[in-house]
Amino acid sequence: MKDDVTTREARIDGLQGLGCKRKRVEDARFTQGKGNYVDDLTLDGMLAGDFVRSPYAHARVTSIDTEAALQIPGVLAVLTAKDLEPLGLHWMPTLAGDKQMVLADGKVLYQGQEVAFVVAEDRFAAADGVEAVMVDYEELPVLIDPFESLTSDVVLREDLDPTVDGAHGPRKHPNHIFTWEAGDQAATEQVLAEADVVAEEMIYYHRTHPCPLETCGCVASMDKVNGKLTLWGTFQAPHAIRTVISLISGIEEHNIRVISPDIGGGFGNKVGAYPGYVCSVVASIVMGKPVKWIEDRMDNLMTTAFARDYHMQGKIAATKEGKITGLWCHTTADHGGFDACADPTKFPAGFMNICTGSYDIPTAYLAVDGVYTNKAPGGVAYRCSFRVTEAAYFIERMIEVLAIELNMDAAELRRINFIKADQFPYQSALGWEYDSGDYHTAWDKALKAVDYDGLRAEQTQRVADFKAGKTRKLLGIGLTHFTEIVGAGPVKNCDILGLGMFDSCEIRIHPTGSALARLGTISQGQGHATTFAQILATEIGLPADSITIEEGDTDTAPYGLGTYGSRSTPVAGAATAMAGRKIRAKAQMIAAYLLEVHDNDVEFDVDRFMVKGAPERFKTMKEIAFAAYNQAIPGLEPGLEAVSYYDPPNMTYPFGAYICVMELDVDTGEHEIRQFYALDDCGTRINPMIIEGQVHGGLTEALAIAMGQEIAYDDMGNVKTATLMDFFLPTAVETPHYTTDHTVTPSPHHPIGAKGVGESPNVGGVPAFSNAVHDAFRAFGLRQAHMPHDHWRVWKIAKDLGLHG
Ligand code: PCD
Repeated sequence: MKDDVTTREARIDGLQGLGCKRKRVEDARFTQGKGNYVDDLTLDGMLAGDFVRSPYAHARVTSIDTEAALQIPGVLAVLTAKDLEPLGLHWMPTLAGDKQMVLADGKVLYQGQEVAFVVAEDRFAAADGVEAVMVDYEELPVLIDPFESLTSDVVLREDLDPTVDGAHGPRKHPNHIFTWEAGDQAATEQVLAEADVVAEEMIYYHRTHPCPLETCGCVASMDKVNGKLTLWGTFQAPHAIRTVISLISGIEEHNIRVISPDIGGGFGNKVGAYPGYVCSVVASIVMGKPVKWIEDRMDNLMTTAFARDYHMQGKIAATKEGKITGLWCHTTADHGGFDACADPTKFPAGFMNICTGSYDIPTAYLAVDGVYTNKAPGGVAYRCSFRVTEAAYFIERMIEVLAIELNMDAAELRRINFIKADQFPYQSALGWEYDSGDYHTAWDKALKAVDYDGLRAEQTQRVADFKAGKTRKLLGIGLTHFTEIVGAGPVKNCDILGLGMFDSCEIRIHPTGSALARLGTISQGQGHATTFAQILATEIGLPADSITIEEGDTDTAPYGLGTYGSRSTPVAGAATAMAGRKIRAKAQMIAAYLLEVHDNDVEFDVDRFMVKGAPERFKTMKEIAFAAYNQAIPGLEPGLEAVSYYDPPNMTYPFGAYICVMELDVDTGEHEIRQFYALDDCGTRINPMIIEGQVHGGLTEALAIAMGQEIAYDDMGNVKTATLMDFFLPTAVETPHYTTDHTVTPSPHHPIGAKGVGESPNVGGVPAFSNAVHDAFRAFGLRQAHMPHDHWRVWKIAKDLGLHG
């Protein structure tokens, strides 16, 4: 078993541990079409469920006639709110402390709302059944604009008593949900009153949608013989779903097994609980057969979890020299018909209070008003840690507006105001403690990489050429320096429905020196099976290829809060390292016993314990694993297993410097991205190849959001962008080349120094693209234009600025 002929470097390489560009182990099945998704599941006697949905955005449901539907061959049942009411399941609690109709109870509040659930022998019969259900509606006035909603006499939520506080305190109007504040209002207002310069702007971040390639769905199977419910679904948080189902159905939690198989992208869309899950479970119980419910694309875009829809009114104060003295923000948050936003309980507007960004802003104040409208519920963190994207967009636009006001270069304005490396850990005015950062180094590296001064000179020339009629194309330089806050979160301030946001890892080492590790998170494409094995390889000295990672089955995996908000690496990744260290501590005792020395006389080296000062005397981890199972070691239990439930002491604060160089045609509104440079700092890098892939994917989603993707409503509340013909989903054709780069500033509190990275490119990418558009028109007087910057809107900017002659 001795392999001491190899060099130490060869032993390190053999592990494929931290920092290695290990190929993704999951890709063998994904690239061969061998993935196992919810819709691939077929069970004996399985039925199909589908929804009758409201064509109206606001209406009373006066009658539902199911008779004709029940006549259709293959249709077995039609569930309505009346059927669910005796079970107390016609409404369900939301993640935000509100409640939501499972099926229309007297009225509907948005187009596409679930009205009845048709259960049939197959999907086609279910669809025919849906067509045949007759529903009478009485239309009500529609409220699409949140500002109008707050002054309207039309009451959307007649089920709520306006005089009674909501989940987050007093409500000012029947259509008002909450007011949430952070920072010091009086001090901020004083700073604004006394400032040399104040820039004010309304920044709107439009409504969009995560639109994962695989839509949401589930299969519920109630086994009445042994009382067990199994629920397969596209869940980003399988354990939380199990607990919620137990609480609302009364089925004991040990009798519920929730399984998330392969998931085709999540992006926040699959965090919440949807009426489809509840109806499938009830239908399976009633019918005694498994029931499958899978959304189609229109269902997904119209009804499950949208993102953003924040109207952010900002004021930023500075000295003449450009030192920022204060930031004020009032946000009107459009939450749709029910408050089903997926945020930690104490943060009804997510982590919007990271809106001071990368800057040392001494005084700040934020207030957010949540508002009901006739739109779909479910504000989620679409590639974003709970409204961080909104916050980053807000501050990165405000900086640009301030630069205009000061007539200053926006790169220089940022540099003057960055939090300095020696200020970390940094206490922000709105309540966060940033763990680590080195913004100046990243910024200088980025500016140098793109030859910033050269670009500005080119731009000056371009403006002159444009004015001289020599070109119809403008050049925009989009700058962004973002700071994220990911890894929710310390249990002391982060919970979802009362469940503390820790995460977990359980490891079993097998006698022959291979291992199985299970986590409370669930990959949706991120590559956890690859990267978590790498963390363990380095911690326990067994090759990553000998370690299987399993997630997503609540019967086997330890309890965890799931994967979203880039929390897996900061929280479950930390649990993995900590569990690995427990394994190592026991291995050390075994090694010392086998080597006949004291525990403290052996030390760990890559893949073995060796006697201090005598490296030729060692036991490899493989040998130790075997001994753990076949030798009676005094004072030690046999076996080699460990569990860690990790409660992080703080969030992690990844950051990055992004620069987008864009050409814009003023006559057609078309854009061409000439260069995109993305520098990310996510602390210790586990797998540089996976990180690069994460950045490419996130930037492409950012491109989509900034340049065209939108959930748009007309005045009647009709969704105008409910298909992929209208909803922009970029393909390789629209995707530009990206240059990635990095610096490494480890997190001081994470066991391996890693921060999250999955969301960073979206958080930083959207303002970089949008700032490029704005910057191109800066010389012609543009201050603020709403996203998405599709061709028509860009053309319109040019027109409004008088550039069409
Ligand atoms: N990493 C590394 N290193 C570091 C960090 C990290 O390597 N430093 C890696 C890891 O391991 C993994 C990844 O990377 O694998 C990621 O991570 P993170 O950041 O931690 O995150 P996660 O938690 O895992 O995940 C989550 C995210 C999110 S949140 C989202 S949206 C998205 C992202 O992730 N999604 C997705 N990405 C992705 N990808 C894919 N493919 N798919 C998907 O779906 Mo949310 O909140 O949910 O909205």
